[in-house]
Amino acid sequence: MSLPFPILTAQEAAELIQHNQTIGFSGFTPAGAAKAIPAALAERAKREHAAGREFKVGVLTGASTGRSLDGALAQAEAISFRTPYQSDATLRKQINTGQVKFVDMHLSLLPQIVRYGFLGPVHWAVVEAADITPGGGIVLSTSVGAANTYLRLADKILIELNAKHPASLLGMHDIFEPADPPARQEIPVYSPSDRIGSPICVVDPKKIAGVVMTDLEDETGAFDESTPVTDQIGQNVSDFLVAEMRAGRIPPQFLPLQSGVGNIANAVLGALGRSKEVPAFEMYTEVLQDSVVPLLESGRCTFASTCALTLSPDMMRNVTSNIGFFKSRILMRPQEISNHPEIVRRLGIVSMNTAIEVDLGGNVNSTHVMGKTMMNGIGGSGDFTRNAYLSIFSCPSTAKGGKISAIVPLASHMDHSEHSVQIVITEQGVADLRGRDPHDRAQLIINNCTHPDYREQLRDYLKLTKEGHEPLSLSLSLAMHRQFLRHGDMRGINWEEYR
Ligand code: 0RQ
Repeated sequence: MSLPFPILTAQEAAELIQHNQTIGFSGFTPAGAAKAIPAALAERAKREHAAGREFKVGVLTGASTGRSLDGALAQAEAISFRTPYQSDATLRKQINTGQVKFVDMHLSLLPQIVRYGFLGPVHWAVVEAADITPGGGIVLSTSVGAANTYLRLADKILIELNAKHPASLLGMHDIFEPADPPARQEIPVYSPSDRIGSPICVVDPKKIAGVVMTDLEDETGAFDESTPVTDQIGQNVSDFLVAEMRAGRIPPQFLPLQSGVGNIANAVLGALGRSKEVPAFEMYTEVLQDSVVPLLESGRCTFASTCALTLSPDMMRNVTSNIGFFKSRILMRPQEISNHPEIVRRLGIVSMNTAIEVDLGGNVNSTHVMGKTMMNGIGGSGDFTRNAYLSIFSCPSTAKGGKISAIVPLASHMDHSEHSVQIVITEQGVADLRGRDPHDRAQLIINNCTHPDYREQLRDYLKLTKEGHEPLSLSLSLAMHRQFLRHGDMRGINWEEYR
């Protein structure tokens, strides 16, 4: 089929983009991220810089991306502004030195914030597609993210038509964009498998400035091998959910699961899949990782609604070679819908996300090491945590070989407050905070979740903070962090030294 659009090289496409413009890229994790055009744009930026000219762009995506997008553009020092989430080492450094302005945003909110004009105009949508029709119908590839919104709002569009993703992905996406207030109505998703929109994005063909033909795999990284600690966390989550079911607080048919990204999330899903007592379950989540594919094949997971197929190339080939089977079991939605508070609350989702640190009140820091250094971002964890039926946070009880306790008197940055966080799980055990007052919460977290190396010193902190509704000392609450900065280890604190 011949297309009525200019067929460009990635370099030609990159030449169309100007300094200071804002680009909405496809990509939610490396899945479905534009690759050839951002890589060519990075090369262009290097050439402009070498010639003594400024060249930086604003980068909007769905979430994190891969090495050809965030990686290449950051290495070329071509990013001025970035939102809503990232996980690239070079970009992280530039964010933490202030070279790149980064706004850490709830993923469900991003599309409407762009629509409302809060981030200014979107000059370009640069979107990867599995197929395109002459009339401007676009079959997205392995994620939706915010691509549907960028395609609709951007002044001009560049498409990467990627031969690695078969046109038979048609039917895996469900594109729906809510109207803006005051015209917004309910989002009619009543179960994870409900289809409410269109399988394709339809754009004004006149906006398509060019199509670049590519043949590139998603740049999804491998997971670390599981460890006894991550396995134990997964087991603890699974045991907790089984106990909830036995107590009648989770119905026998179970509730849809959401799980974050990373090693711990992967281990948790693995443990749930292996559990003989957890019934076959559905997922209503934002990221579908490798561990879910065998669960879909075996019937342990009966349906997965997601925003992205964050799969290794081998696992993706497994899916595309049996596309009929998976099309009836997987649906990809825009992040505005996959993470929407209304649906999360309605479906009664069990949300499972990862903390960097948890404090004795149950507040969670998922983003900033020592309160200052951005790791990745809040991602979708807030969308789910605030609205889930059960909101679980898990993490190892220590980091950096035991020198850092993940349980601290006060979180050094706060992403999820005690009002939203219900259950904290480490390899040590489970603190069920539901219905507990702040002093009971603190006891539970110390007794059940803290590493033995830190239990006594946190108990000593509690003894110093008996008065008041919250067990808080303004002078001591960040002393364990200060101890780490002074001595490289949070252990062995002398509380008197910090009074
Ligand atoms: O550092 O990379 O130098 O080894 O953080 O930690 O234990 O490997 O766990 O890969 O699951 O990542 C919270 C970062 C955890 C991630 C976070 C250091 C630790 C290690 C990674 P190294 P692990 P994971 C989904 C929803 C955002 C919120 C969320 C994340 C590195 O899960 O970004 O869930 N979540 N969003 O050593 C210093 C501490 C630390 C610490 C961990 N207390 N102090 N370093 N680390 N705790 C996202 C989307 O919506 C797409």
